[in-house]
Amino acid sequence: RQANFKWFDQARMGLFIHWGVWGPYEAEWQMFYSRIPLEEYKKTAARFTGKDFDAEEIVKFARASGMNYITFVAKHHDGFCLWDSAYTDWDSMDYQAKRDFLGELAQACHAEDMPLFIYYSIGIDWTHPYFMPSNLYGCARPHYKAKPDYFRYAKEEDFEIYRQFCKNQLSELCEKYGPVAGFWFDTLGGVLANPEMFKMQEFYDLIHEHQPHALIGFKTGATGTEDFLIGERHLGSIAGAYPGNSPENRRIRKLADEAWSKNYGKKAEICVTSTGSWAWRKNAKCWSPAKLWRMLESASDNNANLLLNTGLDIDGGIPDDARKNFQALGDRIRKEGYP
Ligand code: FUL
Repeated sequence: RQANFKWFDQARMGLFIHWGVWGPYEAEWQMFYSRIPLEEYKKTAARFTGKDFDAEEIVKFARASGMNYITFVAKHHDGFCLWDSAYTDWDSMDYQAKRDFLGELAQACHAEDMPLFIYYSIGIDWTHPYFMPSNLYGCARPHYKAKPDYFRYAKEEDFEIYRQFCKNQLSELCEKYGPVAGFWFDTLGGVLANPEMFKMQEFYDLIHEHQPHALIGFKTGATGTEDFLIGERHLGSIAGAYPGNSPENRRIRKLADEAWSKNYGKKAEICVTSTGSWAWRKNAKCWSPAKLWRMLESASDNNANLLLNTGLDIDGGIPDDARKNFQALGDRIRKEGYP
């Protein structure tokens, strides 16, 4: 496999974009926290138009801000897909928007030679009928009082159906939107707790069959065979999220540390928010250009790329203050170079 790491080594900074049908709740985890029934949640999808989503503008914005790649949340934990997927109707083409947002962005990126990573939430899916239930992993499902009838998972083998769905979607993403810079996987807890159920390596191999150059990252490391190391806010394994002496937590801590140390020494990326929230919020304020600069400095001190996030607003527009402050960061980079 001929992975091209060089560009990524030197990329310095990328634009992370969180956006989805969760917009009116102003938080991408709200379906989980408020145990919002899917039927009700779907009403937000029915109002989701993306009327201000402009892929070309996003790519220009990224460039102007000194970003050298884009990582786009194509499917977050609610399972809603921002592309036209043949494997589900829970996507932006089959709902109100009737648009393939990832497709539009991929096209704009290709036209401008802007590398594109696809964020895919593989370790959490709250709506897939065969995703594992919560007794196996705390945030696998919102804790509904009664189990909704569309949740079909009954036995461990059923998880294969979810895995096959992911494989289909990942092949689809490789075939329809490539060449992509790579894939960015999230979230780890269930994957680490059940490595023999997820079999992540099979997904990686599948991607590389389609796109040998695609770089693969999994936040804080799942198998240790990822191409680069990702930290959230700082570099380190997530072992600390599993405290105490229970055998289960000790086992997960060990796996977390193992994956982390196997990836240690590879090119690193640190992902951060620019407001304290991944999702757009009406009252959130983008941090000052000086603070964004310090985050870039600190990533650079760690020899890591900075993946700086902005949420898009409900309609897919770039928030004004992100536009202003990211652009100011870009101006400073043009003047002084990267820190
Ligand atoms: C976390 C997610 O749960 C957040 O919503 C966000 O996507 C962040 C980058 O990763 O694991």
